[in-house]
Amino acid sequence: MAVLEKLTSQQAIDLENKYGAHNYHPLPVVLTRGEGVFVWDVEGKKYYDFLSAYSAVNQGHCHPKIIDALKYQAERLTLTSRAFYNDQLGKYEKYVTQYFGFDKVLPMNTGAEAVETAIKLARKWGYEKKGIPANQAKIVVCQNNFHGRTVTIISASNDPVATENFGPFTPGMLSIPYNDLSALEAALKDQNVAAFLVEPIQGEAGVYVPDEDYIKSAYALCKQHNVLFVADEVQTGIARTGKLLAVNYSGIKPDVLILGKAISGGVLPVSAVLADDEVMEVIRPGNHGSTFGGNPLACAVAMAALEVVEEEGLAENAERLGNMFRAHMQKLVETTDLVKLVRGKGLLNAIVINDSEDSSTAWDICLKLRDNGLLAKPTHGNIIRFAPPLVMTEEQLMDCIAIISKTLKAFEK
Ligand code: IF1
Repeated sequence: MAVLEKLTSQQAIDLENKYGAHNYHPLPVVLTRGEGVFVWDVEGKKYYDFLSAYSAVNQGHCHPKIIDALKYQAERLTLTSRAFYNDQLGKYEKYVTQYFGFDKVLPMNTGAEAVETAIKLARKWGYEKKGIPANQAKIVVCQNNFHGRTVTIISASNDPVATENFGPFTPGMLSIPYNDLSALEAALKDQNVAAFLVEPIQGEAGVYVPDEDYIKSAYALCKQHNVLFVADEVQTGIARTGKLLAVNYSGIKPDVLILGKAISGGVLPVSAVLADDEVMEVIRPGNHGSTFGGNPLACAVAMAALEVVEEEGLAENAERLGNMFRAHMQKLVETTDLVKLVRGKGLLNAIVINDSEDSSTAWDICLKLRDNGLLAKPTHGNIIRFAPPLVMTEEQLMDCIAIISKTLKAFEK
């Protein structure tokens, strides 16, 4: 079996370089195994994973309960398409809707697909329920958002790297500054706005946490103007920020909830769009779908992954460890010149390095962290995101804080 052929790190990197499109610039480390909060490279070196595949592996790598569900279902039935019923989808739909408190779910695979689905759903609701004239629907989005990579989604992006030379773009996106309620209020005055699409914390922007009342007030404004509040919790959802959903901090229930990543514990691409009947009923047979969306393997895995979140109290753990983590990072902010600030919620955090965005300092720090046994990735040049699996123990976290402190202090000189 080709999968059994052993490679050195350099061989693996060379293969990707030669045969793969160059759409990434990975940190040079080649991983072959993961368990809980740890990953191992092909030479056998062990690391703390402080990225969790961008918050997909919240339940830890290869969680035994999730892998058992995967194995069990993989040997019975993996895919039927939606041309036929299968015996896992309905069970999963009941489970996931009750779990998050919605009437209905539309299952997809990747986060981007779920965002696309939410945009289609919001537009159709806009025409059929709100009475927006044909082809005039608008979606309000925020500057510096990240919602995925499809053409429609990047039409809502203002990141030149993500958009340049990929036009023409999908019309109907109205971009306003994030964390700006008056800009939102002004935008919502347009009767053709169907939805406000927002991340409760902006991930790619560098774990940018809005003001305390932003989400709650934004929701209230949407209600006033008969606009759907659509929360993209692909990255912030599933206990990552210390609550099951980041919107739980604001005590609101979005009209449309978008989930991905950790809904499968990072085992398979599983995403979901949740909404109540009044919204979801505009979708009828043939309007939307996917060969793999709602496949029995994904359903079995997702049910197990969501059970783990509850059984192991991952939201509570993320909240507790997150507070400890930021308190320790705050000490570094106060005692070194290198770290400008720390921000985040739960175990979704970032530090901002006191250097320009085009400097290589954050990248160099991540290389040193790697050498010291901890994997993290810089974003926007001078920001380092810290997002370990939520199954981390306090003892492990203290170990990681020691590695990070030691590494940063060595950089000062
Ligand atoms: C990559 C960032 C994280 C997301 C939100 C939808 C999606 C994502 C809020 C799409 C995906 C990813 C994709 C990943 C990098 C990553 C990311 F740095 F770009 F912002 F997580 F921090 N909504 N986020 O964050 O989900 O289609 O990828 O399943 O390599 O592009 P997807």
